[in-house]
Amino acid sequence: MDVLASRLVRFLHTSDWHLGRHLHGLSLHDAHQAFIDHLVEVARSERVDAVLIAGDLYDRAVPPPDAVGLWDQAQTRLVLEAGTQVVVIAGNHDSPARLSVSSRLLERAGVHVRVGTGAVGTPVLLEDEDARVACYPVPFLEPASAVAAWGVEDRSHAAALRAAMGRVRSDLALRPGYRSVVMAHAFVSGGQGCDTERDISVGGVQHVPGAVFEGVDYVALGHLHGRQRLADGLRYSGSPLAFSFSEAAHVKSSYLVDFGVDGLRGVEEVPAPVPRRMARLTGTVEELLNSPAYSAYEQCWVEATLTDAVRPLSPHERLKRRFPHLLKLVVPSLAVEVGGRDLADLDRLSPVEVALDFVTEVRGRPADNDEVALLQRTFDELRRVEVTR
Ligand SMILES: [Mn+2]
Repeated sequence: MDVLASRLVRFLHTSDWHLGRHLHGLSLHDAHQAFIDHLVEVARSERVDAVLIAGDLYDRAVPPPDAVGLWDQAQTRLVLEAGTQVVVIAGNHDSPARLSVSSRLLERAGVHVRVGTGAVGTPVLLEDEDARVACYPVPFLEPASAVAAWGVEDRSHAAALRAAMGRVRSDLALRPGYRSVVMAHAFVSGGQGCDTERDISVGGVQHVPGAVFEGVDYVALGHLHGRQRLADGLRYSGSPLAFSFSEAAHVKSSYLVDFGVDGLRGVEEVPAPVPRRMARLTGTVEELLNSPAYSAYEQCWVEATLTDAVRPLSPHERLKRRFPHLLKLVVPSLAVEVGGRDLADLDRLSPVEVALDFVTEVRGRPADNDEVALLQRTFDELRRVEVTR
C-alpha cells in the first residue's frame, strides 16, 4: 500500500446476500460462510474504511437461526478483525424491526444499520487526510411509508426515492468539501433483472429513473442480482452467490470504490469465491450419462433438461450417479400437458381415463386391451373396497 493510497477513502460495495437462502433445496450456509471469510480478508488486506451492504441482507423477514448467526459473525469480524465500519440498509426482503435490533448500540461500534424513513438524510461520515465522504444510506421504503412520513403525493417508488434524495441534498448542502455516496435498494431504469429478485412493483410502477440520483458521486445499488454498471458512479454490485440457474452465467463480485480529494478515483471488481460452478445441460438421458462432452460438468451444480421423446425410467437416480450435485431435472414433455389433454379437463375424466393417459405419456404408446381391462378391474376393486369399508 503506497502513501497515496493511504489518503483515500475506500469502500467495499456489496448487496443481496440473502442469508438463509436455499438453492433448489440445498442450504447455501457453507457458501455464505466462504463469502464472509473472503470479505473479512479483503476488507483487512485492502484497508477498507467501510463495507456497504445495499439491502436484502436476509432472504426472509424472519431469518432462520443459522442466518442470524452468520450476520452476527460477519459484522463482528468486519469490525474486530478487519477494522472496518459497516453500513447496511434494509432491502425489500428484510424486516426493518428485526434488522435494526440494538442499532443505536451498534452505531458506537461502527456498524450503521438503517431502516425506515427516520434516518434518511443523516450521513455516515468517512474522512482521511484529504478525502471527506458523506455516505447516505437510503433503505428500501414502501411508497406508503413515504406518503405517511413525508406527505409524498405520488404513491410510487420513484416518488419515495425523490423525497429521500431531497433530504440527502439538503444535508449535503451543509457540508462543503464533502463527496457523496448514496446507498439504495431499488430497480433503476436500464437495469437487467433476473428471476430471483422479488417484484417490488406497486400498481405497475417499480422502475426509478437514474436521474433521481443526479449529482451524487457514487450510488451503491442493491436489488438486482446481476452485477452491472449503469454509469461510472451508478452500479449494482449484484449478489455474492448465484441463487438460481438463471444466474449461472453471472460473475459474482463486490466493488472496491476509492475516493480522493478530487472525488471518485476508481472502481475495481473483486471476484467472490465460487462455491461450485453451475451447468445447464440439455440432452437425452443416454447422452447425458455417456457423452464425454459432459465430463467437465460432473462436479458442477447441474440443471439437466431432458429431450427424450418418452419419459425415461428413474432419470434422477441414474443422472445422480454421474452428476452427484444434480439439483434440478426438467422434463419438458410432462411439464404442461397430461396425455395431450388440457389439465382443466382432468375433473371430467374418470380415474381409469387419467391412468390410461399416464400410461400413454410415460411409455409413448397407449395401453393394449388386456392392460385396459386390468386397470378397469383394479379401479373397480378399489372402489368396492372403499364402499364396503
Ligand atoms: Mn435481492
